[in-house]
Amino acid sequence: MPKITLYQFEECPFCAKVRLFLTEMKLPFTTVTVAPNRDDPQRKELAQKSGVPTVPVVSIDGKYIGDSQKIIDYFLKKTKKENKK
Ligand SMILES: N[C@@H](CCC(=O)N[C@@H](CS)C(=O)NCC(=O)O)C(=O)O
Repeated sequence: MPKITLYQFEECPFCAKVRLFLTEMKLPFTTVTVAPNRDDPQRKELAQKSGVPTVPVVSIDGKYIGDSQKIIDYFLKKTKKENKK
């Protein structure tokens, strides 16, 4: 099982969408609530690694994906591939 971390704000509809999706998919994940300030060093690092300045960002075994729909699409594609095996 990959290690999934969701970087988020508590009050963010896009983050809520990803939390709901991962929960529905029964994919275990941990959350890290980040600072609202884009100048925060952790936010800067997340933006650099994911290529997007916003949250949600997900890390999966060290790979970073930003944008809620891209995150969902990634897992849907991965699940489809695994079901084909
Ligand atoms: N299209 C993006 C939108 C994400 C977005 O707008 N996130 C807001 C929080 S709800 C954000 O990160 N705002 C803080 C900022 O822009 O610094 C997605 O679907 O993930």
